[in-house]
Amino acid sequence: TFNPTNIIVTGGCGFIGSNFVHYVVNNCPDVHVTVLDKLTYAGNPENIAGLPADRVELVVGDVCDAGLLDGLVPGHDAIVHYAAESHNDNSIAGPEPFLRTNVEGTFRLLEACRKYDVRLHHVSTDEVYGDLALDDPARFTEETPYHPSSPYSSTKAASDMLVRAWVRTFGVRATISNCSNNYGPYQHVEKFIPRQVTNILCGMRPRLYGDGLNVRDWIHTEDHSAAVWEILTRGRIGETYLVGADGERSNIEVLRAILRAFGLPEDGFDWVRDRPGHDRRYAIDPTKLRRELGWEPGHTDFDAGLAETIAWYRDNESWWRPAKEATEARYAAQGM
Ligand code: NAD
Ligand code: TDX
Repeated sequence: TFNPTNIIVTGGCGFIGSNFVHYVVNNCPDVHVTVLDKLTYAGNPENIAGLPADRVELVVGDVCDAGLLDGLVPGHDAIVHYAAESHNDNSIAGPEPFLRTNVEGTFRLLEACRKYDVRLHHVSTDEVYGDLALDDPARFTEETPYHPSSPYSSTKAASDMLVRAWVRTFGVRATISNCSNNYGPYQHVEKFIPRQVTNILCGMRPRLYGDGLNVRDWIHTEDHSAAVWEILTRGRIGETYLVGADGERSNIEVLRAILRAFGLPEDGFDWVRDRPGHDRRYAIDPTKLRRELGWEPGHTDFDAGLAETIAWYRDNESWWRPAKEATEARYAAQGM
């Protein structure tokens, strides 16, 4: 096993990155975390506020800044790379920052890891594999060919390819994980579950794209964090691990569960236009991660996890309220 004591977490003020920082603080007492985050619209220092100052330090900066990386990276054992532009709808409205952060940013981090011989774990998505038909018995595996659909997923696919090339050509010590849709606390209100929950809390109707039958494979973000920690410390260099928790559900099923949790009628939502290029279904086969590293999800009851998540948004209105209006204005401009 690899026992890092001093790690950099890029994007540690975003949804999944900040949940990972909490996970490390709670579960790995010997590890110090340096968060490197640009604090874009999606990054919020509140997400890691209150964690012990001797365990977590925030450096505000851009992963594309090679000079900054030269100063920061030496002395660290590993980088866990979450920083990205992460929202498909934004990538359709304006792809450019996705190219820069997701592709160039990953390139800069790879160069720094090569120069200073630092271990890298690259966090990616199941969307690099494209989509499956609703009736396809198959799920994605580590051998599924890449077939991304959106500007977002194509830049994530590009970043994965860069990591593989730097491992093979330069011997960079890197691993990759491709995870399915995460839910849990600190997720931005632009994403599906928080958008619907906060719409209801604001007295607005939820918004369902297309026919609502698209399927996503939901995993609690804490289970994703545990998987990333196992891969970082016990994964084989150069390998890719798929992360998923057998959580396939259609969007309309999830939306009806949210409406039920609020005691609202199951048809109390609006249909809106579909996302262009909208992937039909994602599904992960996590056999390799389970067999090789013994990882198992802890949050196996989706309805319980959803209820906790709804309660978190109900209790933390001051966290999401400042972003809500601008987010809905962006959606309204696109008729969504
Ligand atoms: P997010 O949008 O909530 O957070 C992204 C974070 O990165 C923010 O804090 C932002 O400020 C920071 N950031 C953006 N550009 C930066 C830059 N140039 N330099 C430094 N920091 C920058 O995203 P998320 O949903 O937490 O996703 C995190 C990672 O996990 C991404 O790489 C994403 O592709 C991947 N992923 C997400 C999901 C999901 O369901 N959300 C699933 C699988 C994989
Ligand atoms: O208002 C909405 N109504 C709706 O029907 C929104 C915001 C979304 N949707 C649909 C689109 C998708 O089928 O819900 C599903 C989930 O949408 P998102 O939350 O935007 O997630 P998705 O596009 O599936 O991508 C997510 O999972 C994989 C993350 O945002 C990515 O970063 C990750 O890589």
